[in-house]
Amino acid sequence: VRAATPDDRFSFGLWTVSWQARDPFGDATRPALDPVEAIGKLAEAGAWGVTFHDDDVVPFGSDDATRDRLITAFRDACTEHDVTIEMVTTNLFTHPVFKDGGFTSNDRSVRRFALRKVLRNIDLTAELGAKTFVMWGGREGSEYDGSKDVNAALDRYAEGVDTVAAYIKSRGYDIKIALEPKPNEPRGDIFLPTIGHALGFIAKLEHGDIVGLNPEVGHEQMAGLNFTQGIGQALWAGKLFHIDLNGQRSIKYDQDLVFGHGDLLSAFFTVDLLENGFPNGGPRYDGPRHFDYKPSRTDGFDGVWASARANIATYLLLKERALAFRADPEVQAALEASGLSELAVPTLAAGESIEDLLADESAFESYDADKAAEHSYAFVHLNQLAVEHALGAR
Ligand code: 3MF
Ligand code: MG
Ligand code: MG
Ligand code: MG
Repeated sequence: VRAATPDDRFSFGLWTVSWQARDPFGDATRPALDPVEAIGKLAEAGAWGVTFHDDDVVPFGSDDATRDRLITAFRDACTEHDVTIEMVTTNLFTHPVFKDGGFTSNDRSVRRFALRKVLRNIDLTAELGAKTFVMWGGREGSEYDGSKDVNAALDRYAEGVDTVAAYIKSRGYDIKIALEPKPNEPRGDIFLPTIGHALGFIAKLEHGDIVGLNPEVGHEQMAGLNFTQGIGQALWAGKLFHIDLNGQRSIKYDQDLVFGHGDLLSAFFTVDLLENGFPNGGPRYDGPRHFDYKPSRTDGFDGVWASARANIATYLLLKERALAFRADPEVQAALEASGLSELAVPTLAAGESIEDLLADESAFESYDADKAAEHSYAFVHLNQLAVEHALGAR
């Protein structure tokens, strides 16, 4: 597989390679990684960009002088290695103060503290020139239905996001907010559990025009949902602002595997959508190819850097396969035979009124539904072509 170039715009969360592999049952298996060292190694692996939580670079509670020093060192490392800080996010989940949430905690003082932490981070985002601000509300949720007033919680959530969006506008910052849905973990049930829930939420916001999504492969798959279809709807809604690529094997705890190490065929179609767009054209994703995964707990630093490279290599291989898939005349014929282009034809003819449709007996009264039911869509052949392309057999 070829080497990554800056045009590929591969980026990584700083917290991915820096994860020390603490889990609910076991201690860290790797020592802490200095953020400045991580930047150099990520650049070596082919990263164009990096993203971080405030606390990844500046430990929670640091004084202002320490904060300035650490941010400067981090920023200098990025400049030195030509790594773009493309997205910034806020940690509203690690410190115990956020145990019942940030924007939706039942404790109002916690909500005000969370808002201040986020607003401070928005200023940092602007200062560093990042264009996307992600909000993953991992602690916004509950374990017990009786412990939350969902109506009030969503009001507070909307109030929080709208306050941040209004602040971005009032300061004239060139930043967009991307909400990251997740169904559960660490909370029993998290608010905005899926792409669809988050889209519905954004539609109710006052400043929803600058609020979109940062969907994560594994998060949708933890809910048993189809990630490619989910980002398809986000694109359709004009809301796919950013993406978290990784791998997950079915409905279980959040695995954060390397991209493609979960459902490989789903990853193929995700790359196909990101690189080729919809079969009949439509909105395209033009943001970074961002990886949010965890290097396996079993591995040492050799495995950390191997996994960073694996994300990139898998993406590039799938991209090569997806381009070949769409370019193959046999695939184009199969798409045609399966009616893909017919789906792009409006169901009502140009200028046709509802009355015209009601008057069209061929559409209903004399329509032979049994005959139409004989239509073979030949989807299996089409999918086998995809499998063979994905396997590099064509
Ligand atoms: C948790 C996540 C988060 C978010 C991150 C960025 C720690 O499952 O995916 O990673 O992606 O907070 O906003
Ligand atoms: Mg995640
Ligand atoms: Mg995950
Ligand atoms: Mg994520």
